[in-house]
Amino acid sequence: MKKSHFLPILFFICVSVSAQFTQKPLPYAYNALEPFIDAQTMEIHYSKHHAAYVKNLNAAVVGTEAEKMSITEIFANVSKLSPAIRNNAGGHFNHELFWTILTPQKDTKPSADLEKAIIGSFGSMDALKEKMNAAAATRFGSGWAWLYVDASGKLAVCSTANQDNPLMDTAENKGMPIIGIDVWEHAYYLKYQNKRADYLTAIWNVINWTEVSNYFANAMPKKKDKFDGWPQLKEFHKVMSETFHPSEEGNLQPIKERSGEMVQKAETLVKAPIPAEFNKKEVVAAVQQLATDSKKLDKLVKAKKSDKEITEALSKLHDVFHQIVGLCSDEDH
Ligand code: MN3
Repeated sequence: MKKSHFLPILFFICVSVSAQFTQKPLPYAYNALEPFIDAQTMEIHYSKHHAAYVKNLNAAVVGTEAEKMSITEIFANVSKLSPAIRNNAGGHFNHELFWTILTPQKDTKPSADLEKAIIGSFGSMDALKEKMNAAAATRFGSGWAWLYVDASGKLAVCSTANQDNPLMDTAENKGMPIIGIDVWEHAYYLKYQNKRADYLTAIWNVINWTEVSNYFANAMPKKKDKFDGWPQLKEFHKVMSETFHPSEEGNLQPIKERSGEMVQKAETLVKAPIPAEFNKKEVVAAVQQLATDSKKLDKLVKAKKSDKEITEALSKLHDVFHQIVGLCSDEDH
């Protein structure tokens, strides 16, 4: 093979097909959402409208600072980017979300957490639908209605114009969208013509509550663990809890297998810097006690002492661990 000819061709092919943004396959057939959304609308919507946003987005980012950005980075900086990038990035992302929150499956349900949040924010499922439909019906011209999770973890409803969405730095209502309803005429006109309200009533029959529940779980702000800055303590705690709790049930097998590992975790903990907010001499002393007691426990295990002695030593070690947690909590005001 003449490599000198082959390689430049290969390089050309790779460069020309490596578009930054691509359309995922539609997760069902074009006719799957009949009779609520007709096949022809789905086909044109997916293969023409959405495809055009992707094509135009890939063209619009070339040679701009957006070329290296993810779609969420584009939204976070959209006020500084061109209208072509804003419209087509929104058009791509919004449709990608839209396809996945619809399903031909009839029996999907919100998770317990999502249902609780919907009732907490809107009163009932029906009240949510009414609020979404009102937002969608009153959006003048083209746009989207959104159910989104705001920064505090609360559910809210809003609408945006054009292809904007709540992730954009320009958005009046900011958050992570978990349902987006397309109210551009291209989403409903062939079947519903000017009757947007009928389309909005129908679409609730094909909402994929399983997927919306997943989006909801992922959008919720993650609870911060106060010991995130002290991973060595968390590592020790993991072994402690996986050995101590079985011992409470009379099962000493885990501690007999892992007493050496517990010593290692304790020694790592002693050597690690204690986060400033917990760094008090009582905490330092208790951490050293933990290392000493871990070694004693390991010796008892290795010497095959009685279950009673091992249980007592493990229980004492567990108390010392909770003494550390308690001392750290005392520092909270
Ligand atoms: Mn559309």
